[in-house]
Amino acid sequence: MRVLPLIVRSALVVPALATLTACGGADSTTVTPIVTRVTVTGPTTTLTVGQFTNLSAAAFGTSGAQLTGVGAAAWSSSATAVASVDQAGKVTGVGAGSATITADIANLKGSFTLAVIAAAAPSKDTIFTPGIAFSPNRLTVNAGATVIFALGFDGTGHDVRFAVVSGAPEDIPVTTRQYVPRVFPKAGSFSYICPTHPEMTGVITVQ
Ligand SMILES: [Cu+2]
Repeated sequence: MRVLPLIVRSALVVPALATLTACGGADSTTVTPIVTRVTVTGPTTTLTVGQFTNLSAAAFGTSGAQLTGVGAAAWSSSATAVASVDQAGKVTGVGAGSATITADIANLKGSFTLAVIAAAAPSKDTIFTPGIAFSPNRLTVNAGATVIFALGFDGTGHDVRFAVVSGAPEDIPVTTRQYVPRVFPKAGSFSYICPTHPEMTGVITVQ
């Protein structure tokens, strides 16, 4: 009666060892680069509700070099009520708040945090884009004012790049049919262009 449990245990252990050996043999013949770091990058850290941006994920190996052929990233959002993400890394603003977008490559994760702000309504400090022009292209506001860029309501996307000076707000990526707010906290002269249409220029004077 005491011997029987030992026999049963032996019978279980032997097939388990055989399985482990088979797995080890398969692993040693597969040459897969080891991912040690995943990064996620994107053109903007702020979206308005309804606006989208495309993030990129990259995998790096032990040598520090970027790896290819390690499989596509699996994308996820920490807060799908704030920002959704598809499996191509396209992120869409859903509601106001903050969301961390994560890309998983070979079980290693990289992340990117985005703020989503409510879509702004037009105000007296709104710059429209009729045709290929900013209108008005000269605007004077008080320090702390929010200027609304009403971009692409005729279907042509525009972006806004500000000259690099102290107090200039974050650039706006190519946007269609959105009101995008930008705050000007400091006095100064802030010139900008639409890089897609370099003839589109303007200046905001903050007093
Ligand atoms: Cu433009």
